Amino acid sequence: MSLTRFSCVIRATQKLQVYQWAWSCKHKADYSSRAESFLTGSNVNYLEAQYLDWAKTKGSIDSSWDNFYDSLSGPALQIEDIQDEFSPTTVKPKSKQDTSKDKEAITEKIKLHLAVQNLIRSYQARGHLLAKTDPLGLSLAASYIMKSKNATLETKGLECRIVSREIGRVLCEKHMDMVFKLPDRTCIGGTETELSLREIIHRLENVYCRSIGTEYLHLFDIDCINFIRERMETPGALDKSVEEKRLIMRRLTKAVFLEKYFATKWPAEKRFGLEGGESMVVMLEEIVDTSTKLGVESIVMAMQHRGRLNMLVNVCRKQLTDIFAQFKPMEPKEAGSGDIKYHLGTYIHRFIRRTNKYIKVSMSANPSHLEVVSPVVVGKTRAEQYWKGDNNGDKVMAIIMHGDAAFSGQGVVYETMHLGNLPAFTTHGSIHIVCNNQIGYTTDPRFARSSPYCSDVAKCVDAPVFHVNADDAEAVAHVARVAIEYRCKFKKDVVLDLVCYRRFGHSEEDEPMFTQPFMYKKIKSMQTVDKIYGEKLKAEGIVTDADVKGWEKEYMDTLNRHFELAKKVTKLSIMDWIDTPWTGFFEARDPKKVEETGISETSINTISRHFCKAPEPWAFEVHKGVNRILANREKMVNEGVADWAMGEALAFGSLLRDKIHIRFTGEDVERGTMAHRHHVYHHQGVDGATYRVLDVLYPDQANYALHNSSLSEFGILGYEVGYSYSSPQLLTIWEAQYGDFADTAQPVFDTFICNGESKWVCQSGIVVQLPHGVDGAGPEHSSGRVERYLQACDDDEDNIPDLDDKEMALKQLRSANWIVCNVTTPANYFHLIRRQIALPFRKPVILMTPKVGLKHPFYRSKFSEFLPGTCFQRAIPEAGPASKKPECVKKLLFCSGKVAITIDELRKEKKLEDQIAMCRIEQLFPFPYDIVLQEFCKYECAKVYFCQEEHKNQGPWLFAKVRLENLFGKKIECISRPPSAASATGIKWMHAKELKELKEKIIKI
Ligand SMILES: Cc1ncc(C[n+]2csc(CCOP(=O)(O)OP(=O)(O)O)c2C)c(N)n1
Ligand SMILES: [Mg+2]
Repeated sequence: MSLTRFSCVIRATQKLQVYQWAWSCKHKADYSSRAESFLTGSNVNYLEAQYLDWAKTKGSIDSSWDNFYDSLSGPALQIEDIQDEFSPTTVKPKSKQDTSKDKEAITEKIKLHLAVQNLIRSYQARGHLLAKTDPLGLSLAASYIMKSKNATLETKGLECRIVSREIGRVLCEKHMDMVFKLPDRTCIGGTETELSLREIIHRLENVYCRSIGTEYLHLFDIDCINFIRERMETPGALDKSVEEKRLIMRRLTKAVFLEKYFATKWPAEKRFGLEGGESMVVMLEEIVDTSTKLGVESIVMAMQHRGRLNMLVNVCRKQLTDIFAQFKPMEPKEAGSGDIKYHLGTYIHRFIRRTNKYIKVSMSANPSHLEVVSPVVVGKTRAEQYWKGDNNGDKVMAIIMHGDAAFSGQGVVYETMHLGNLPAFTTHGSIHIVCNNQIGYTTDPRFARSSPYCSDVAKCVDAPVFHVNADDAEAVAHVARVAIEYRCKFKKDVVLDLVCYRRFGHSEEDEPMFTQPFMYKKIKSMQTVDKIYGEKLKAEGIVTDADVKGWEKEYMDTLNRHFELAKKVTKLSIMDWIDTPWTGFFEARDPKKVEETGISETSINTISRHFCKAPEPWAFEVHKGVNRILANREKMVNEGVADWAMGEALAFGSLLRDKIHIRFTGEDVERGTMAHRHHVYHHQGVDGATYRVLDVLYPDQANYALHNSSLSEFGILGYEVGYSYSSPQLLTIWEAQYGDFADTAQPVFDTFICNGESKWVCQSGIVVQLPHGVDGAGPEHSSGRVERYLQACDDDEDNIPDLDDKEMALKQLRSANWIVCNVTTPANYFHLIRRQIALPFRKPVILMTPKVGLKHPFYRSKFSEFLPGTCFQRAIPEAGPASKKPECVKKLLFCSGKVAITIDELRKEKKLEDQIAMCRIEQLFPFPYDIVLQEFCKYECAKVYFCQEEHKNQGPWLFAKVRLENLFGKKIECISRPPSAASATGIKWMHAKELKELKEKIIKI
C-alpha cells in the first residue's frame, strides 16, 4: 500500500468523520458511535480499495462517492495528515524528501499500530475464550474451539492466537517495549494515552482473561458496548472498598454456613444445595442493593431448585423458622396439594441499609419443570409495571435464575427472551443469572449443548454475557453491579453466567463419583469460597481471624435460635408462601354472591353501535371488506341480534366500562384468525396507522391491551398466566390460533393453570380460548383436544353433588381446579366472560371456541339475552318443538359445541324436530348435573345418547359418559366418529364419508 494512497484514505476517513459529525448534529444522533463503526480497520481497507477503483475508472463505484473523492485530490498531503490516534508515538513528521527507506519504516509502524489496534479489539471480542472462569480449572472456552480443530491447547502462543492473530505474527517479543498510543476504543489506559505493548497485553489479559469473560461485541448498540467497555476496562474498575470487601465476606459466610447447617441437621433431605456456588448470594445481594440506588422498587424473581432455600433466606429474607419448619412433616392449614419446599414462593418488603431504601422482593413459586416459570415471571413483571404505571421499567424488574443445562437445553428460554423487545411484552430488561455448575444431573456440558457456553441463547436477543468465576467473590460482585447498571441504563436483558461447581451430587442423596470421577476428585480438593476469600482479605489486612470467627458464630447463633423456634411450629400454612397477595379482594367480596352479568339496554346500545361504526372516512380509510363487515354488524344491531364477535364486544366493552383492565393476546388476535373480530383497523393510505375500536368506547374506560403475539404458545401462554396472577381486577385472555396448537404450551397447563391454586394457593382468572371444529381442515386444525383438559379436572365422577342445594353451582365452581366450557351462543360467551369477574374468586377457564360458528346463523343471540336478569347457562335445554311434547320425543341427545348445528339442521331437514331433543352442555366442568337430570327426566320415553363430532376415543364423550351414567343409573350410547389416532382425517373424501355416517346415526330413530 503506498503511503500517499493510504494518506488519502485516512484523510477521507477524517473528512467523513466531520461530515458524520455535522450530520449527527443535524439529526441529533450520537456521533461517537457512528464514527467508531466507520473507523474500524476493515473500513480503512475498504476505503482504500474503493479509492483505488475510483481513481482507476470513474463510474466503477457509486457516483455518490465522486464529490467526496474529488475533494480529496487537492494539494500534496503533509505527513501530519497520516497521524491519527493510532499512530505509534515514534512516528515523527518527516520532510518531503524522505527516502524510500524512511517510507518503509513508517509503513512498518503503521502496520504495527494497526496490529495493536486489532489486538485490542480481538481481546475485547474474543478474550473471554481464555478467561479463567472455571474454579476447577478444568475447562476453558478456547479448548472447545481447539477440540473442534483436533488441536491441543499446549503453548501459550497458541492460546493467545485463539484470541488474536497478531500475536506471534505481526507483533512479537521485539515490539513488547515499544510504546503505542491507545485508540479511543479502549479504556485500559485510564488517564494514560499511551502504553507499551507489554503493558497493553497485560492489562487486556487482566480485564478479559482472568476471572471474568465478557461477551459484548455482538451487541448492536455501540453505546452499550462503550458502557461495558468502560465498566470493565477502566483501571481499578474491579477495586472494592474495605467496607464492600467486609460485606462480601459476611455474605459469603451466611451463604456457606446456611448450606452447612442444612447438611448437618437434615443430611439426607433433598434441598439441592448451593455448595460450590454460594457466591450467587453475593451476586444477588449486590444486584438488590444497587437496584435500590437506581430507583428499582420491586424485583420479581424466579429460580430453579439449585440453592433456592439459600436465596429465600439470604436474599428474599424469608424467616429461617419458616424454612426450617418445612423440613418436618406437618398437617397443612389450607386445602390443596401444597408443594415441596424448594418450589415455594414468597415476597417481602426489604429495607436496604446500604441505600436506606425499601424494596419489594418476590420469589415466584414454580414447578419442577425447568424453565417453565421463566415466561410466567416476565408476564408477572409486566403486569406489575402496568399497575404501577411504570411504562419504562424504572421501578419493577425481573431477575430469572437458571441452571446451565436447563438454560441451554430448554426452548422456552428462547421463547421467553425473544419477548424482550416486543412492545406489548417487554419488561424493559431482565437480569438472567445462570448457576453454571458445569453439570446437569449426571450429564457433562459436552453432551448437553453444541456451543462452548451454556448462555449462547443470549446472543440472539442482543444481550451481553458476563461469565464469572464463582470463587472470585469480588469479580462476582463486580459483574453483578455492571449488570444491574446496564439493565437500568439501557433497559435490556443481560446475562450473568456464574461458573461454579456442584460440591456434592445432584441432590443430597446422589453419588457423583459414579459418573464424574475426575471432576469430583478435583472438587474434593476445593476450599469453600468463604475460606478462599477470607484468606485473601486476611492477607490484605482487611479482616482478622477474629472478625471471621465472630461473623461465623453470630450467624450460627441465629441459625440455632430459629431451629428451636421451628420446633414450635405445628401447622403448615401454604398461605405463608404466597408470592403475589391480592390484599383485600376476598375480604371485600361476599363469597356466596356472583355479581350480575347482564347489562342494561343503554350499555348494549352504546357498545353495539360503537362496534359497528367506522371512523370518519376523511380521517381514516378502512378496508372495503371491513366496511362490509360493519354494515352487516349494523344490520344485526338494528335487528337486535348479536353474532359471536358482537357478544365478545359486549362483554369486553362492558368490562372496560366497569374499569376492568383486559389483556388479550395470541397469534393474530387483533383481526381474529378467521377475520371475524376486527378490533384494530389498518389505515389503507397511511402506513402503520391503526384505529383500535374498543380503546375509544368510554372516555374513562379501563385499558384494553389487545396484542398480536409472536408465534409462540409456550412462551406467550406462560407470560399471560403470570400476568393474570397480578390482580383479580383484570381479565387476561390468551387465544390459540387453533386449539390444536395449544399443546406446545402443555407444561403451562399442567404445571400452572390446572393446579397453581392447589399447589400455591394462587388464583388466576385466565381465559384460554381454543378455536376448533372438525370441518375437514385436517388432523391439526380440527380439535381443541377437550379430552385432555377434562382429564385434568379434579373431579370425582362418583360424587354427585347435592342437587337441591341452591348454591351447588357456585360451590362446584369454588372447588374446581378450572372450568372447561364449549359454548354455542354469543350470549353465553358474553356471560361466561363477564362471570370471570363477577365471581367472588378467580378460576381459569378453558374455553372451546368456534370456527364455523363465528359466522353461522345458529350462533346468534338476541339482545334480550344480554339484559340484566340473564346469566350464563351451564347447559341449554331443548326449547324447540320437542320440548313442547316431551312424551313424543324418541331420542334425547346430549352434546357439547358445534355438533349442535349439525343436529339442529338435520332434524329440521328430516322433519324430526318433535322427535329429537337436544341438550347442549355448555359447561362441561363443573358438570351441570341438575340441568342434565331435569332434561333426562323430562323425556322419559326417549333413548339417551351423547353425541359429538369428534372421534370416539376423543372429545368430551368419555368424561360425559361416566357422569351421565352415574346420574341416570343406566348405560348410555355414543354417537360419534369411530376411534382414531389422528384427531381428524386430512382426506376430503373420508371427511365427507365420516360426516355422512355421523348424520345417519344422529337421525336414526
Ligand atoms: C423440563 C425438565 N426436564 C427434566 C427435569 C429433571 N431434572 C431435574 S434437575 C435436572 C438437571 C438440571 O441441570 P441444571 O439446569 O444444570 O441445574 P443444576 O441441577 O445443575 O443446578 C434435570 C434433568 C426437569 N426437572 N425438568
Ligand atoms: Mg447444572
